[in-house]
Amino acid sequence: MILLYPVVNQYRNKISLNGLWKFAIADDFYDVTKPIQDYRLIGVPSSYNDLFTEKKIRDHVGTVVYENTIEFPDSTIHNNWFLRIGAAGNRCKVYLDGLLIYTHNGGFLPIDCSIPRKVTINKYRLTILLNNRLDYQTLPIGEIIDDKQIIHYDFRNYTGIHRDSFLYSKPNHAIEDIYIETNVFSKYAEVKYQVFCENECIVKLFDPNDIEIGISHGNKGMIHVNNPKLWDIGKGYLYRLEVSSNNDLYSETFGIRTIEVFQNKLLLNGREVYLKGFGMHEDHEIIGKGSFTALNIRDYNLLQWIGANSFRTSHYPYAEEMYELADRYGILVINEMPAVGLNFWSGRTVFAEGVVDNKTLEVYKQQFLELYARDKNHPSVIMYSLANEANTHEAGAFEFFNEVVRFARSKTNLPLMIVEWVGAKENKVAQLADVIGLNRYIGWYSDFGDLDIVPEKLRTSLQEYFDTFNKPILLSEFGADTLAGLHKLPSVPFSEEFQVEFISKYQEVIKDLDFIIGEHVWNFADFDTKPGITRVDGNKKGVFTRNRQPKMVAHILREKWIRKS
Ligand code: BDP
Repeated sequence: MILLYPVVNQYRNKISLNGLWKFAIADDFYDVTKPIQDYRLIGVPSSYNDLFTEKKIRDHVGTVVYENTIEFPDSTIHNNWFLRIGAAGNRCKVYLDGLLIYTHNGGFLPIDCSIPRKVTINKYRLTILLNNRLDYQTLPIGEIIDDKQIIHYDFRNYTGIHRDSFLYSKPNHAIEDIYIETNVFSKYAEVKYQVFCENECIVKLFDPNDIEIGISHGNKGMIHVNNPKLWDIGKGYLYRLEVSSNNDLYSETFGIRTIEVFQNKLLLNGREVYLKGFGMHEDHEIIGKGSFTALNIRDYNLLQWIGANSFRTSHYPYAEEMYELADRYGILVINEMPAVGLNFWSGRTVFAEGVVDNKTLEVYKQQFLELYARDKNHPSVIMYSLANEANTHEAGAFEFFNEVVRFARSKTNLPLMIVEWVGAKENKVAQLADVIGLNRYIGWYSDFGDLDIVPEKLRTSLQEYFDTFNKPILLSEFGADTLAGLHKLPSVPFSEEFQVEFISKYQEVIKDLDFIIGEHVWNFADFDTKPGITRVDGNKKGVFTRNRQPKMVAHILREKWIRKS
């Protein structure tokens, strides 16, 4: 699994495929051998759902087609070209002049495939079929009942080519992959690297000021760094390995930092760190899950403004650029697998043959491999979250998560978290994780509107987890739906005052519990969901509106979080 990000340099090239494409709703018998008929124009990247005016497009379940013509400059005829789409949901098939060249399952990780070219032809019809159906062999999982898509999680099943798309080239015997591992000692650090390349490489190390500080010959080696500048919160110090062979060049940035869970604390560079931040979503008006730099920058500026030091990529891997920005801003990222919806919110069993079973597990492993391949060198990634609110009280959940944890552990040394909704007593898997994520909605989904009951019930539920499993706990979700601009004195649920009281109540409880390693408010911003009687135009638990403006609680959090840094 190789997913180095496409770059341009003297040996490599890339051509953006962002912009106008042709688009149509299709069916499962769509004839790819003919050019697209009756199409509409569409913009990439973006979800398609909210771009048009018809419900039948917005709510379409099944296949859609994207088509574009691609052309290569004459001078590149001998290069090896690839297609890279940051993400397109959910299942994807790629065709070149009507011939299938690649299939991919997973709406949140890159599509990366080689483009077979003919020497005499330089112009091709690129067709992408996307199928947005979710079943037990997709992540998130879903069910099709009576031709209707049923999803058991709380965000829109947006579909489309969501992230930046390129054609890119690599030379023969290219630098295929780079693994970097750092070890920190009192006055120096070791940078160990391994390059995957058929040719012999030279590796140069540059410090955060881009000054060369070391060199090593060979595809595997180590470079010492004296007095390293450690990557840290708010200090996005990035080193750079420049790898070169006789016909290729690739620079990979990384940070020098340590992360460990020790005696129920989370340590960054040997220092205890308390996580302040949010569960987030990739979600915007019109573009849905489309990723845009300017919008991402706004989110980072708000995170900095409010004094957050971290976020969770709930409930799926985000666009690569988000991690690159986190590296630079010095923000800690908990990287979440798209394992959500593993819960029918009824008595039905989820972890069973024919439902979430070994086939689902294979899909999971494949996506974890892709996630790790893509994100392994980002210093901002400090933890992997393996699932959100799965039915971990079921007997079958243990077998599934035992294998998931074993597999993830065989790839990464970072702490592994599982985010829980069930109570400690019935939980069958929490002992497998290094960190337990707990989502709690006392005063909202239970004891609605009653904030007096929160302290006792919340304390009991958290303490029970700690007493049972003796693991550090992140309060990974807590929040109340709040209508921006609705003010009530005294407060009532849905008012801005209530959100302030709700969040403050939770904070008061956890400040005395020293096994709590952080608080992630649900959610960073309002976001769209499937329609439902508890959702008026989406989920309104945002501390910011969907347009990224603060609700009252944002100012309160800012005061507390900036003080607590
Ligand atoms: C939690 C889920 C999250 C939801 C949230 C809510 O983890 O995805 O959006 O509840 O209902 O159960 O607001």
